[in-house]
Amino acid sequence: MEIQTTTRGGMRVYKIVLLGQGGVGKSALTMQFVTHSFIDYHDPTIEDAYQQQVRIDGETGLLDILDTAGQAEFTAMRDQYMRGGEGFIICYSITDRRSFQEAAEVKKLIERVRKTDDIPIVLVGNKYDLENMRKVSKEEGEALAREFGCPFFETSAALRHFVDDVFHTLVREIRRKEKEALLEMEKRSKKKQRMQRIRSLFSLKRRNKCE
Ligand SMILES: Nc1nc2c(ncn2[C@@H]2O[C@H](COP(=O)(O)OP(=O)(O)O)[C@@H](O)[C@H]2O)c(=O)[nH]1
Ligand SMILES: [Mg+2]
Repeated sequence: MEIQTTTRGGMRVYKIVLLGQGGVGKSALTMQFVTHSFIDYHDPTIEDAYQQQVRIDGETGLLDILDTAGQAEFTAMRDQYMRGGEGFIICYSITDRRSFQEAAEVKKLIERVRKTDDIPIVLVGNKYDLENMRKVSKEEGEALAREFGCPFFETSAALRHFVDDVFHTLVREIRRKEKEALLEMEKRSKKKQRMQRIRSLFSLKRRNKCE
């Protein structure tokens, strides 16, 4: 499915959605990224959108960040933000194995809604400061990211470790896939033009023969 890209005030807008089980630290990661502070309590039922201007690889952009909340069962809403998002941060907590399993489910849901597996995604294992409570190894996270074909980070929203990297890497993924799609389109239109040229040449020859 084609996603319309938007610009605002001359800046390219990137629509980013954070997904994952409740309590893994989606809001904490978002708040750290946007306000550079760790908010220990964030109402788990509040879903909110944030805007952040960024400069990545010399290019300015505006991130529209949707910090989702609540149950994945609300399918109408879930489908809507899965359709509207250009890039997804799928989060789990390294201290919670169920959240790791849910990350794989979330990826399947995005693919089902988008009808493609070529979606910009970054996989995040958060709370890596809680090493003594670790239930999911780094290797397992890396293996899942390989399966997804996406970048992977273990982060700490509490310590602000690798928080910027997650958002910046996702923007790079969106840009990379966009360029690939553009190249593919150019290749296809060149091929079409070539075919049209050949076809018109043939019909010319045929006409000449007839004359
Ligand atoms: N130690 C630690 N706690 C975290 C981290 N990120 C989030 N938390 C805590 O985990 C709980 C849930 O975080 P929250 O951002 O509300 O999760 P959400 O439901 O996914 O948005 C809160 O008590 C946070 O303070 C982290 O990186 N390290
Ligand atoms: Mg939250």
